[in-house]
Amino acid sequence: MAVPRIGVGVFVFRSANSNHFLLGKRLGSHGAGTYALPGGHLEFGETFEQCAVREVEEETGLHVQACRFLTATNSVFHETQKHYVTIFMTAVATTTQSGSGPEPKTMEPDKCEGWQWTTYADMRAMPQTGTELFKPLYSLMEQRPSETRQLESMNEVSCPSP
Ligand code: 8DG
Ligand code: MG
Repeated sequence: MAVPRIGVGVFVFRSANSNHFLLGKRLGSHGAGTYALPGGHLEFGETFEQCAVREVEEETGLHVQACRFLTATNSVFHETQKHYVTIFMTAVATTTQSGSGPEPKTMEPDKCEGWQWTTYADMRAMPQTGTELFKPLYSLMEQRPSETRQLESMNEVSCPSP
């Protein structure tokens, strides 16, 4: 019988005072064609923070710091008979030694078309132009209004303080 699984999604901010985070188009697995945060399954024995750091590095090549719990959501994918509890984390990309800003790499081109920096306001507007988001992001908007407002109200000089 199918059981709920635990997914971790990470808002990877470009710097400690940036409101831009990474979003990428999913390929090949469930939710293909929708835009999602870097993330993946929580592995046995991992902390949320360890999972977030590992998934972000595996998928984008970026190192992150200041990794924090934001909130959790519940998403049932009736079409595919999947059920996920998503742990949403925030983290800040580490800048390179050269001083240039962090640039994500498409480390798993079979799973993600590529990464782009976006703001919460831009992401929320995407469905209005026919660009769908991965279901856990809709769950976040519907189930967690206070964290949603926190992300929405960010500007270039504030980062969420969970
Ligand atoms: P893994 O099996 O290597 O751990 O995962 P993956 O290859 O990175 O697969 P994934 O589909 O990116 O992530 C695994 C599941 O995690 C995904 O099918 C559903 C769940 N998940 C959430 N929320 C999020 C999210 O915001 N982003 C991502 N990428 N996955 C999420 O529940
Ligand atoms: Mg993934």
